[in-house]
Amino acid sequence: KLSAVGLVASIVKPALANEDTISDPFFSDYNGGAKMISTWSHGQEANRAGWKLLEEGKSSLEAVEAGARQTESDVTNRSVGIGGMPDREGHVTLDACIMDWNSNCGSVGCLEGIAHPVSVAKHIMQNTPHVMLVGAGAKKYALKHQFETIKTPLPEVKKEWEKWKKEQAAIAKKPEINHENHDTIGLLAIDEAGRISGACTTSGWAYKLPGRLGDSPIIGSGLFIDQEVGGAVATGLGESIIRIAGSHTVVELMRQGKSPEQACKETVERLIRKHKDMSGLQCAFIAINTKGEVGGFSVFNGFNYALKTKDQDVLIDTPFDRKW
Ligand code: SD4
Repeated sequence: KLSAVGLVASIVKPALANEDTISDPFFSDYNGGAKMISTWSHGQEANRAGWKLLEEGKSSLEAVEAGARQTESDVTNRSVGIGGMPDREGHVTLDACIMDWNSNCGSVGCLEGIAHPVSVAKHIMQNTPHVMLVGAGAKKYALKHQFETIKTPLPEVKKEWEKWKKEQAAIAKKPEINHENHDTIGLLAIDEAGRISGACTTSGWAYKLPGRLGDSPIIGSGLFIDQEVGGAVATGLGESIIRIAGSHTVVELMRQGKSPEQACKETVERLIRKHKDMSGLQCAFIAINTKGEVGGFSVFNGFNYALKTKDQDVLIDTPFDRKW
């Protein structure tokens, strides 16, 4: 007998939530070939990790997960995974989400000590009736399912944090977000069958208040996929991206017939309209549609994304609204 909550849970559980359903027949006339795009220059390494799976005929979901895991393992990346910067109290708390062509989605927020938040997000998506687990509950879930643990912050990151603490930075100090120190990764892939998936993973704003979540784990803000239209991911100051439900906005503009680049541009323009002070406020979006067309746009110059196809492995500088 189901309790009221159990009944609701059984209703909201997506119909296609198991690993085996990834090979379910999917009908589309897409013939543009597999493609993967990821934010920032380290997106190239991530794309290559995802591409291996796309080449083997695996789904876009497997590809974006593999790409995100690659960056999560990169000890030199200060905004993602094991190398991430801590909050004000020295805890590295990680956020990630993932979404597929069936609108299945999973997310974790404020997860500490787990190597691959993106895979925990995928596990939640495929094995629970929920979308999002945060904090202690997310950690408990990851440990129960034997996800690999890590010790953070790395010693060199801890040293930087101790130095910062001594300097007593003001609580509202704005982060400087540019290509040198901002490395969150958002990934989008379309596979041979035309199925679109996306993922996003980050340690968020360095020295944030404990418990802070940015856009990256929030479906509709950091990432959104709708197989009727396409998908988008965001990078930059999460508080600003949440304010306009950024990635959802990009997808809805593509639904109205805008190209991926035009949709990203209009979303950036909306974000700018909602902020009086844009000094140092970098945000960027990248998007893909069901035809496999891609594009991006950023507030400031200096943002780029990596594109991988059968014949291409390139970094693309996006158009932008203004210069630093
Ligand atoms: C956040 N959007 O937590 C993330 C950070 C980011 O490039 O994207 N950095 O606000």
